[in-house]
Amino acid sequence: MAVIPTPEQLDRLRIEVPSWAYGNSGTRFRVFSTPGTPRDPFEKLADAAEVHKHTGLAPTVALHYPWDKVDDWQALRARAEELGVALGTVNSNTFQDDDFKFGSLTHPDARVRRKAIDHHFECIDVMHETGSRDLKVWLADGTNYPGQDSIRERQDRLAESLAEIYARLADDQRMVLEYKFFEPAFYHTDIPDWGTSYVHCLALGDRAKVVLDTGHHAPGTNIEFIVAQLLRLGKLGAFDFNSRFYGDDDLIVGAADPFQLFRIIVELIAGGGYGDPDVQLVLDQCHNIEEKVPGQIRSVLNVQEAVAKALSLDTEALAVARRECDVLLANDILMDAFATDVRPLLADYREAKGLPADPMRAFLASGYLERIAAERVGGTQAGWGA
Ligand code: LRH
Ligand code: MN
Ligand code: MN
Repeated sequence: MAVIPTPEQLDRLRIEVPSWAYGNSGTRFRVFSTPGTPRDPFEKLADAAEVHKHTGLAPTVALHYPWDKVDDWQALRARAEELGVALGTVNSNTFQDDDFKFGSLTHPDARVRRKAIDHHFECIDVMHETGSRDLKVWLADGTNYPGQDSIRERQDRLAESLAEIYARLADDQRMVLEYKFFEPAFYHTDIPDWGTSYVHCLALGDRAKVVLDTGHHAPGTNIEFIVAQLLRLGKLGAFDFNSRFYGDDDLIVGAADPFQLFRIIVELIAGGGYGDPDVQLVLDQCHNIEEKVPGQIRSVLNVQEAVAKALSLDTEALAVARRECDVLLANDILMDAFATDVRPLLADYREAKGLPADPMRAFLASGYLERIAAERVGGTQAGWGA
């Protein structure tokens, strides 16, 4: 019953990888180091380029500022080009500075808000240097105790701060606003859900869109519904892909629940978001105990597999079953696509493009990990706890 995806359909998949996935990371209990960890943004790019070289899926690299800070941005940009990748989204960071203990863009003190807004201005300056289109804003802002601050006044301050940042963007730049229902704040978070992000984006304008991080929902949330709704509203700007078992686990996308990833991609395709450069697919993951470059390769391949399965969906037969309210047939058609083994098809597709049929095996055989382990001593943390 399943249909066969065409190479042209598969060609439309592009996944942005995060610079911070290549650095050391961990939990609040321990940050483990991996031999060969990059010592600077240049080396992170080299690692990211390996993912693209072996998979053809990851042509851009997201930066996190100031985790990724260099004296010469043009040199970083040129290095990316040399490696066959480009610099992508710039992520702001207002969550590791003592001044932001009680909030950043929402802080009760205008001086602290000014500092947080200025940080975003600096990110926009970086975007001009790197040629990046998207400024991604995720805030750790919130409170831990009822009564600690006015929820409503914080929303007003947030709206004002965001408007100032948005006004600073060039016409071809966007703001993408990420939500998260808890952590690090535990009583209330200032942008906890897609609805809150959506109302702020709506107030800001056309170039403000919502970011959906798959790890940022309460267990049981129907994420594909959110995808369908935001696409319907023209307000889905980007994904942060990862998987979770419990909290914001930042594990390899598709590892915890491949069926959920498939359902998300099905809605992405149905809503016209697949292959649309305005809906950016980004990984947001940490590799605490596994090798980082292979972890990223596995991640992009998991997304590719989910896309191939979703493209196998017989949408015509499904439309008929739905019209006839044939519940079991409709479900059967969907499950048939999910059950399709797309691995041989993807191996052939890769080979036809001059890529290794098995990118993971090809990378592991390349000697790259052994080389960086010997060459790089004293790698940096991803930024967490830095
Ligand atoms: C917050 C988040 C956000 C940050 C990233 C490091 O949990 O998902 O996207 O920028 O983690
Ligand atoms: Mn995220
Ligand atoms: Mn997160």
